[in-house]
Amino acid sequence: MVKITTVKTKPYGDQKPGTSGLRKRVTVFQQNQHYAENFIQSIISVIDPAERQAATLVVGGDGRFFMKDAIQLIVQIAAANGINHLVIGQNGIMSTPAVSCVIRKIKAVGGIILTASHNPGGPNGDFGIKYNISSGGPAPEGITNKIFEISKGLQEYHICPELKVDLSKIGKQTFDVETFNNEYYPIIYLEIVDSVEAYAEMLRGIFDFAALKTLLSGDKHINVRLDAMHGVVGPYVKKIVCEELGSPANSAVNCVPQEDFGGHHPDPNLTYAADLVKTMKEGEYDFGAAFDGDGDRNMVLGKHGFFVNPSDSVAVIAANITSIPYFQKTGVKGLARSMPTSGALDNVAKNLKMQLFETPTGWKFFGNLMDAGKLSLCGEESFGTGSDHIREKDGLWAVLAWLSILATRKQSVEDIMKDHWQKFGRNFFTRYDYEEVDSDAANKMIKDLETAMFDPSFKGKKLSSGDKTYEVAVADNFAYTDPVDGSVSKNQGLRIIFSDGSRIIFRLSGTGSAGATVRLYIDSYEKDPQKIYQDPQVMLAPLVDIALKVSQLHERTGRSGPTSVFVICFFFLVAHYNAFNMYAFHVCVCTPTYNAHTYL
Ligand code: VG1
Ligand code: CO
Repeated sequence: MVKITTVKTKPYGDQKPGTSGLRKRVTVFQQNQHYAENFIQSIISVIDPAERQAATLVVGGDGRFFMKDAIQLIVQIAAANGINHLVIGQNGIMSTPAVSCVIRKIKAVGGIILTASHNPGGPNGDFGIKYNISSGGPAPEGITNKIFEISKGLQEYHICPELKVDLSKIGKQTFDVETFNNEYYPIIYLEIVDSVEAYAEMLRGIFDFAALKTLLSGDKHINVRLDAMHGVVGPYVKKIVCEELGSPANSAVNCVPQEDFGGHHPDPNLTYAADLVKTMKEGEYDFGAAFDGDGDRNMVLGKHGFFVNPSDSVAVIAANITSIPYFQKTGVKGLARSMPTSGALDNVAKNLKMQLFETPTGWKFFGNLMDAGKLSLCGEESFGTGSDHIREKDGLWAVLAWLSILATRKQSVEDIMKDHWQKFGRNFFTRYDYEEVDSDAANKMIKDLETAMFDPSFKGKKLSSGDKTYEVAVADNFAYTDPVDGSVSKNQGLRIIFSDGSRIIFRLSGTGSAGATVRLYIDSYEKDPQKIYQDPQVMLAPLVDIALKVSQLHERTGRSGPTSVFVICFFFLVAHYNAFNMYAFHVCVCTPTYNAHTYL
């Protein structure tokens, strides 16, 4: 009989879930007494006690350092709080999209995902805990606010300290647990499941596996290179792309999840997936992709390292959506993008007469639209793409979506992208990140900029850089009213929209683990076929200049440049620069006073 203990604790004031769960340094979770326990108890406390006995909770993570300790705590705290059924990925491994899939499949009450996504791992890296609800999606703000409120007043938590689970053995385990307050049924059923199976089964129902198999291993197959970056997606890529679709074993690399992601950032972009970019440039592979730590992000590359901007990626999938059998069955109900994501998807929506939703940053805002049958496909500029097959973005799904398009169109990634720009025009897009900025300075900059933008004289103002002049049409702090439940999310980013549709956006990140991260996004549309292949840096330079002037970002943050510049779609540079030139470029555009890296 396992005993339940009630432990006295002191609340922490900083357990507010951000864009995607609670993310802190591993040391914060490890060294502060009861820190992880408090947050886990706060999550479990939002599940109605009346529902707990029949409820199942899904638990999985991206394999990072401290994950297994956290899973043991979740089992012990869940059991002590009357959650009787838990389903856990083998060795704790389950990608974020797979957790969403399993929650939906078994009709669980929700799930807890142990991940800090693309943030580095290891003893000095980051850790994160995220709660997903019964739809399979990240808890909406109403619930994360409740978790935060509970955490701020928490005086005690309940735990079964003796309960120890063997995470390596697939199958059911049962434990007799002391009855808590005579309210709970005292047997805990725990099931360790294969991490990949349910997810693979789902993908078989979405895509034409026979056609993909021909594409990847038929007589005229293409060569692909997939980089799991030592994150959770490795076993999924191996099983689905290599074993099932027949791609050779060497087409998938870094497929064993590691606690510190091999010492790298598990972040699929041109800087952190530099090895993949280098290999792709050599020209042996036709299609390349990388994934983040928890498998929900993806980066798509074509032959010679041709880079697909994530805002374009979702637009291309939308324009070719009939290549995916799932959508032939379900129809296309609507499209959506997060506010800072470029307007490339809007152009497709207009052209195909589909409804488009613009939501705040973070996947949780798509869920209600999907549940209400209003949304089929959506994406974010931050390498997130997905559909209503689950309620999370899905890296491997996005790769199979692209491969389905290649199989149908029998064209290269580059040709598909260029055709798309010819037809719909092109959105030039860049993002500047200023990481670990002093929080007070960042907040004050946003506040002062907002005050200036809200001055009645700001609208209609003409802002110039060189010979370019833009007229302010809209200046606001983005607020979103959920069309399904009417809930309002305010302060989602400052927007300056000009009369030609170009946009400058400022917002503070909600996923960092120290200080503040300021993000500046620039989006500018070009329809003229003569101009769509121009250098994005040149095209966007005047807007960047205006953004820096109007916000005084550098002066206010004490920085002379961003930590990283995310200039995307600079395809000819990506295609032709070798690694040395890329390095030289980083050094020359970024000052050496901080950790500088540039996404070309
Ligand atoms: C960032 C991205 C956002 C994404 C979020 C979670 O948030 O901008 O688009 O949804 O990360 O991604 P922020 O608040 O730092 O800008 V991940 O792969 O955690 O799950
Ligand atoms: Co992620």
